[in-house]
Amino acid sequence: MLHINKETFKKDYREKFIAIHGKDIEEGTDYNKYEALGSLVRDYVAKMWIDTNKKYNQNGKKQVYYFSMEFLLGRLLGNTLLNLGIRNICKEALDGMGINLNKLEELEEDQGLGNGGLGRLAACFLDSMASLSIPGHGCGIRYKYGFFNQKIINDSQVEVPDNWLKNGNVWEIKKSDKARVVKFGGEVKVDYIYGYLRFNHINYEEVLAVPYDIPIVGYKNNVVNTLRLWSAEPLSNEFDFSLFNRGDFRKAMEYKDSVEAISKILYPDDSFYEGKLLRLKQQYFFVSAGIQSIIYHFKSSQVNINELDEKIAIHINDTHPTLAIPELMRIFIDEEDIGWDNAWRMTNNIISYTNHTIMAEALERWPVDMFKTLLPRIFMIVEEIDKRFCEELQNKYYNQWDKIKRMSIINDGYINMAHLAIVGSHSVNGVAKLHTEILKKQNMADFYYYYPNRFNNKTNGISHRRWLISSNPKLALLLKSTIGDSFIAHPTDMINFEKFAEDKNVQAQLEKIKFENKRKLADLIYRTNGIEVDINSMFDVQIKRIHAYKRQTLNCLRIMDLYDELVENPSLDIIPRTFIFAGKSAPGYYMAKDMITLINVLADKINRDDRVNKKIKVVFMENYRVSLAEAIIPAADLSEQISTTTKEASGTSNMKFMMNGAVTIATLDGANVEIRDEVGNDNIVIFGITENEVLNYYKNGGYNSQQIISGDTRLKRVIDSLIDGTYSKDKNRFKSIYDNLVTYNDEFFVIKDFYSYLEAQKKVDELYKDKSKWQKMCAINIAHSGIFSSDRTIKEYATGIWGSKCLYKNLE
Ligand code: 26W
Repeated sequence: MLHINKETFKKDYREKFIAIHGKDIEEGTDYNKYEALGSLVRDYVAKMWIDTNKKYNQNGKKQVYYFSMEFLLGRLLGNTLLNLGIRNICKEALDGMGINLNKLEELEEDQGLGNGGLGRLAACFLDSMASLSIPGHGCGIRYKYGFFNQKIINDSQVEVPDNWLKNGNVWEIKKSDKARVVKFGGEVKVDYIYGYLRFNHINYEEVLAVPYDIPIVGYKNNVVNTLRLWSAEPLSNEFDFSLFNRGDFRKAMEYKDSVEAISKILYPDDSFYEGKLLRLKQQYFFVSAGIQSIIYHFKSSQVNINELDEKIAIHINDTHPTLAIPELMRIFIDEEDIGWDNAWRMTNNIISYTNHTIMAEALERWPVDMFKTLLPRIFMIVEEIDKRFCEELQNKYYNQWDKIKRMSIINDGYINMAHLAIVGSHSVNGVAKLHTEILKKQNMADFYYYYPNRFNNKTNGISHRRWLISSNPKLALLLKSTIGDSFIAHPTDMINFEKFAEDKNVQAQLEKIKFENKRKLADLIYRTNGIEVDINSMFDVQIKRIHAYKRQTLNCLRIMDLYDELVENPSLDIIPRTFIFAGKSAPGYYMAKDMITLINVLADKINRDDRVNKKIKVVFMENYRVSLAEAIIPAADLSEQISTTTKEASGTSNMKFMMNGAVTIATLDGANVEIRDEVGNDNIVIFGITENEVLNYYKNGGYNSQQIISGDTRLKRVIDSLIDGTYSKDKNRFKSIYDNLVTYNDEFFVIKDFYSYLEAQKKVDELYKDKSKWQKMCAINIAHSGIFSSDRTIKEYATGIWGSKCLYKNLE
């Protein structure tokens, strides 16, 4: 444990400030103060970091490497202080120096190196691995520009580059001596030497991968794991100079630019795959650098390379890092002289894979020609894996060519990365029970039949340290005062809070805490949007990526319907609500961008209309990111989880809301099903068509949205208002949304679910009217949320997939 007190901290802080800024604290800006604090905390961590690595190396237990294209960490200062157990000391010491810790924390740029759920999950997993003292590290890309910043201009999304490194990053340490070379392009020369085939990769272009390490601090356990992010640099400046000297400036600059492009930007797409060469380069770049550095590390610590599969596990976060499979094979075979069968056995033991989506348009399939040109040796290995796999299939499914083709890794000129990931790993998991069942029954049925033991479920989770203790300190305090603090180390102990669900005093405190959180959010809304919201109204929140399947449109249609109703009947008996939205759209996803515009237009119109604005208001908060989520979620009364059943693999904000005492309105999709099972039907509001209905419509047809609309005046009025000038003088402004619902038969069953959603919202109103009952529901949701801590999820991965052991405690 760190042994500091207020006085030593003050002294350390003062010295640090002077050392890095060359002036006194009193002369410094707030940002200077943040930098000094971050830098001091990193110093505190450094010794623990070294000790942790020594222990890992000495005890020789298996180490896990979580490979992911995205790590959405958000801010690190608050969480690191919490996990070090020194947040209070720092706060009080800084107070004594006239410095406000909260204010400094707010100055930290979010580290936004991810799109959404998949990236944030990776960040929660890092926190849990460190807190459970599991030797587990992250491996990814240090994008120079993270997920774009969103501005709303004239009601629409405008993307602005996220130059998050402009003021430096106090958390990272550049490790130039640990750089690796990654090779692209060229050809493979095959030689036959002493009866063995030798593969010689020649004429390639070299890129230097330079690691930046970020410490991941465990909760009060002295453990510091590593997140290693790779940055692409030209191999050496001399190379540049030699070209410069020969007068070939253009070529020298082209080389430099093309190399730096590799780690320049995070692709802002989730759920739409595009076969971009640069993305393939990014994938091979970090996978190759990561695996080379792992192998180098183990070889230099005297591990027998033939036993590597007992020493490491590599987890691939979706298919994006699937090249880990052929890259391991390449190193084993070409560099370590290991025969194919042994190399393949080890690779299989080392790799495990998580699938995060069933959306067909998100599946990665690389064109063979592009792949072969960029990665000639890796392509040969993939071809060989495919050949051997197809031979196996031929033995089992003799001459069933359709099936063999369907399952093959390379077909019709494309490499199917999900197939490569399944074939090359020992474990394939989905992220919620329903999602895993759908994978087994539908999308991956052939593979499930072929490898039944490979498939398993690991329901997602969230770090309760960040999403409860850090972001909702008052609620955490209430929990401590009622059930003690064991829930911090054992989040399922939160179940003890259920006993207090009917306690009037606890209910009153819950209400007060929510009210205070709402007041804080209302202030923020006023500062950012200039909208005054009523903190006595219900805060009804939908925050997530904007996507047709997540159905922000359904939410909009009911707001439009309610607006019409209220205008007609101003005395309509409803609970006043503030509808809060936030979320980014992929820049090229035009319909999603139109959805954002629609929400903002609704907000303008409704908030200005004095006939209704005492009862309802709409707010779109721009630039959704981790730190904004931390401000919104503790203030939510109602959590909107309304995706088309079967489409949301799990969802994780659903868990965050529940843990913060919001009631959920949901379809039985993703982890909503398990939340319902936990809290029971009385403590969640469920609506919408079922999994079987959806699958049946997709398979057999029979759904006709136009038919439903044409016979229904209420629905027709709402739908028509998208194109009749009600919300935009330009009648075509929302035509894309209209067409999607009407002309193209409403792929996501918005129309089908409309009334069932309205009914469910009515039920929410009824429940909210009875204050005591509502608080009881909130308490039950909180009490049952512990199981959705990522600590539980990580224990399941560690015991069920990785076979890893933790340093200090047993994984019970
Ligand atoms: C190739 C483009 C692309 C990029 C990212 C396709 C797909 C993705 C991700 C798989 C999208 C994603 O973030 N999926 C979300 O993963 C979460 C964590 O498991 C789940 O909770 C969400 O339901 C799922 O949508």
